[in-house]
Amino acid sequence: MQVRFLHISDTHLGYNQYGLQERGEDFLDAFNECVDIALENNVDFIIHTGDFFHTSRPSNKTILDAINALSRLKNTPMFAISGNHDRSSRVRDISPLSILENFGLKLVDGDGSVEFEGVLISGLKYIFRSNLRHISFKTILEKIAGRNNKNLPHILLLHQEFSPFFPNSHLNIYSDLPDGFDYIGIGHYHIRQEPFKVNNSTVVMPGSTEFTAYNQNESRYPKGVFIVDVDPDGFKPTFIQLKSLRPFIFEEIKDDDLGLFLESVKQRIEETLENSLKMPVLIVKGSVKKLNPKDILEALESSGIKDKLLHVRFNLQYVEEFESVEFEKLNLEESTLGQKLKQLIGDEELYHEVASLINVLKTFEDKKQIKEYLREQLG
Ligand SMILES: [Mn+2]
Repeated sequence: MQVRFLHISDTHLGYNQYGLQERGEDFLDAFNECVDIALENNVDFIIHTGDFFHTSRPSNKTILDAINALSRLKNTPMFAISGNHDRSSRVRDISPLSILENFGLKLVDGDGSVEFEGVLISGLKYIFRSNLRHISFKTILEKIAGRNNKNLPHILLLHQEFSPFFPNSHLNIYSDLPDGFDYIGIGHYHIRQEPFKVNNSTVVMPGSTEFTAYNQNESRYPKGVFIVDVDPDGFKPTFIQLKSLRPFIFEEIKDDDLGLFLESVKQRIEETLENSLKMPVLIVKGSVKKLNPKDILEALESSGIKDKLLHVRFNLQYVEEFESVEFEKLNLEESTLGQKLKQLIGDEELYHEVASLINVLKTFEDKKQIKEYLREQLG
């Protein structure tokens, strides 16, 4: 037996990051590059571990873009599960991924598993913590493992928070995955990991295909996908880096070195031109007293640099004015804010639900997306 497949995750199609259409196109370009890689490597099928779309209400254009990209795959099916971003809101509607089932995508997060090319493919859609109150996650997975009555190589698709990747999660990557699977693909965590073993399964976390919350930590890990070869010896994943991504430039600024800052940005833009045709996004960070975004933008404009950038994003901390908290790093459960919230809510269980909701909300970048998400979850 000799099977080859492509594993991708968290493509977030339709995410116009920073409110920019161009960023939406970037996410589509990354997805199309994944399709190219699938075709070039002659894979038998593709697996997608969740957050195919950025929301459960993708625009008509986004749906059409997805159909056009999938149609390039011809007879290569894509097996997918719904993530926290694109799962159905049970009562109100079905998952947007169901629309794509006539175009080569197969949802495998329901009650059945699919046998294809001699392997068994199973999946589970994203489950909110509150829905795991009366049943253990491991028990659910053990039931799925039991579907394998022909003893085929078994692939499981998941989209879930696991510690240590999400430190506050109650699920642990080592103790909450049961025996009985050969390959476990996991989405949701956007930073790619080296494949590792849990029990006898090869665990692969490809991360997202584009930068959703761009920070310096995430920038150290190139975005990409895994080509996986399956033979009698097991599953062998190989990482392939994506090339179509828009460059991001991080530049630190201090109150008295605006000139130096401009010079350095200019040079960094030159460097990106060697590898990419896309105009970079500039992220300006630093602790300042006087400088404000308006002054910096004006300086970038008058030196002709701004025209060479798609977007400028500020991540400035104003020293002395007020003490600023970096929200990304805030560990709610251990902070005084978390303690206050716990007192206020009174009920431990409900507090954990609110805390995990806040953790999900941290992954969004603008108020509109948060509102949309809340309306769907609570409405
Ligand atoms: Mn995601």
